[in-house]
Amino acid sequence: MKKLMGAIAAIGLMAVALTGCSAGAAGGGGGHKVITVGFAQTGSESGWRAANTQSMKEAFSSKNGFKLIFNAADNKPENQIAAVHSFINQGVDAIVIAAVVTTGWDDVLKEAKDAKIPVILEDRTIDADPSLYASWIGDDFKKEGETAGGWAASTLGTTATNMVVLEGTTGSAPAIDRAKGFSSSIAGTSITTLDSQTGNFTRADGKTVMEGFLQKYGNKINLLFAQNDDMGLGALDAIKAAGLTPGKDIKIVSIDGTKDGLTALSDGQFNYVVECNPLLGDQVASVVKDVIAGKKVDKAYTAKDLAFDQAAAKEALPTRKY
Ligand code: GZL
Repeated sequence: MKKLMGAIAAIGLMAVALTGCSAGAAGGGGGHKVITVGFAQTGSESGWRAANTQSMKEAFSSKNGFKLIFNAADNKPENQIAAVHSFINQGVDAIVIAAVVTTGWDDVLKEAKDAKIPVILEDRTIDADPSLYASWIGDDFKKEGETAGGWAASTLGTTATNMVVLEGTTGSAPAIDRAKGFSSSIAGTSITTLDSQTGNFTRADGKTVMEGFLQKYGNKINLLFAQNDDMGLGALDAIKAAGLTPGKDIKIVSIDGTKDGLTALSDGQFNYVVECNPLLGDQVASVVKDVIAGKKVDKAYTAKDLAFDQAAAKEALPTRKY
C-alpha cells in the first residue's frame, strides 16, 4: 500500500513539475502563457515608420510576455497578404497589421476569423467589414490634413497661391484622408492646386517628383503640401537645386513631426508641421493582451497629435523622442 501511495505522490509531483515547467518554459513566468503575435508592417519607407517599428518591437518584447514574428512588406500589398496567410498557418495567437493600402483585406481576414485568430489594426485603417478585426489604434489622418490645410488657409488663403502636393502611398489611408482634410480646409480660399502626385512617403521619390514639378511650373509654385516629412525633406534638395529658397520662395507644410522634419522647421526650410504620433506600441500591446484575455476593447483608440510652428519646433527638439 505504502509503495502505491509513494508512486501516486511521485506521479503527482511530476505532473505539477511538468505543468510548472511548461508555464516556465512558456517564459511568461507566474504561469502566464507567452502570446505569439504576427506583425505585418508596411516596410521601412520613412523615419516615421522606423519609429513605429521600434515602438512595436519594444512593446512586443519577451520580457512583456510576447513572442513577435515580424514581417516588413516592402510596401507591397501582396507581400502583406502573404505574411498574414503565413501567420494564420503558423497558428499565432494574434495578428497585428499596419496596412499598406485600405483595400483587398476581406478574404484573408475572414480566414483569420475562421481560424479564431484575432486581428488588431495599428496605424492605418482599412476598408473591410469591421467584424473582421477587434480594434484599430492610430492617428486621425483627416484631422491632420485639416490642421495642415487650416494653417495654409490662414497664412496664404487670401493671396493667389499655387500649390503642389506630394501624396503618400496611393490607396493608403493617410494619403486618402490627409488629402480630404486638407481640401476641406482650403475650400473657398485663393489656394489653387497646380499638381498632385505620389512620392510614396519616401525622400527619394519626394525629390524626384518635386524636380518634375519644378521643371513644369518653375517659380510659379508658392506652396508645397508634403503628406509626410520625408517627401518634404527630399523636395528640399530639388528646390535648392532649382536656385529657390525653401520656406521663403516655396512655403512648405508637412505632416509627421519627426526630428528631421522639426529640424527643417526650426531652421526655416519648412513653415509648419503637423504631428502624427508613431509611438503606438504600448497601446497596441495592451489591446492585444485584453483581446487574448477575452476582455472587451474599444473599436478605435486615437493618438493625440500636436502641430508645430518654428518656435514650437525649437522648443520641442531637445527632448523629441523620434
Ligand atoms: C501615418 C503613417 C505614414 C506616415 C509616413 O500614420 O502611416 O506612413 O505619415 C509613413 O511617414 O510612411
